[in-house]
Amino acid sequence: MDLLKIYKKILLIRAVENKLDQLFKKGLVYGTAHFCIGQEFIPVVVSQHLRKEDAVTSTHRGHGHALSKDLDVKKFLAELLGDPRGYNTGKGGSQHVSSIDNNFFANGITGGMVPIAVGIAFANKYKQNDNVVVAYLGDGAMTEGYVLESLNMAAALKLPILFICENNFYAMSTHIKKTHSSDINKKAEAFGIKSALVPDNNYKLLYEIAEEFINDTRKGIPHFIEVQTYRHKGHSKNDQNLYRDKSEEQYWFNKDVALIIEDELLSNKYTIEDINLIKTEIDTFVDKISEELIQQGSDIDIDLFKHIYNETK
Ligand SMILES: Cc1ncc(C[n+]2csc(CCOP(=O)(O)OP(=O)(O)O)c2C)c(N)n1
Ligand SMILES: [Mg+2]
Repeated sequence: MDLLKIYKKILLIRAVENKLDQLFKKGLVYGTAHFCIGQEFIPVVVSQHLRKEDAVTSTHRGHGHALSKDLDVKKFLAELLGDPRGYNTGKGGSQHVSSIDNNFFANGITGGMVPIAVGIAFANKYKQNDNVVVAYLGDGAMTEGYVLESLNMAAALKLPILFICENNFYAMSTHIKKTHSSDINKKAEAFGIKSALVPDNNYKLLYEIAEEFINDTRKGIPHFIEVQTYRHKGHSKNDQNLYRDKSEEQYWFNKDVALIIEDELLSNKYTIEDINLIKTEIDTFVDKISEELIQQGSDIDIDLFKHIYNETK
């Protein structure tokens, strides 16, 4: 496992999200966004085992999924800013970034990409290639009827798809205790899908299981991984997390994968100066990109988006 590569990608995703947050605060971007800080290691680790031809379907919390699928950072940030130079001419925004070239697709409907992912997996099987589809979904999405139908269909048709449920314990402000009657990974097993649980942000276990499951998924056997994780920020931009217990938050902040990998690097051959240099380089890169986008401007009529802003703030 290339720890440094994983660490840098996590920092890049954080830097992009933090930049987006700053731009919201400056009033330079409208609408909303769902930050993945804290759980971004999941796609970063999983993508170590993926090829360009493999498809990834994402969610409303998809910045980490997209950048892990190697979307161009500037074109991606442009899309988040509603800029026509973005991946989807700025009309998709944070929740609807898709790139056919990268085999990356997203929408903001809870679990809404999962049936589409099953369709892509069916197409791959029909074309007799060995591409896999990774379909990300949240714990809340696992209660949606069309997600459960998708699991059934993937199992019945033996499709090359790996479902990854990012269980961050909350769907908006609702805890899973109120919405799930049984363990999430056990639900997948009920459909005959081999599944695994990765508790406590255990990125090393995720790396190993993802490698094994992706290899087997390529042979046309669907798989499912539940990763228990946590989002550091609120559900969406303006959520203050008032429904979360502070000791619970602290428990998970201590398990932050970026910090854990940083410690590992420091106890290996890297110095604090090396780490600080990496951080500065990534932050400077993202600063430069956003300044270029803002200075160059665009022909977007920002007033067109004001109603969305007012509806979602
Ligand atoms: C079909 C549908 N219902 C409701 C919503 C509003 N909504 C947006 S995100 C969200 C919660 C999703 O929770 P989860 O699947 O656990 O993902 P997380 O936000 O925790 O990453 C809801 C209910 C939606 N976008 N689509
Ligand atoms: Mg959730």
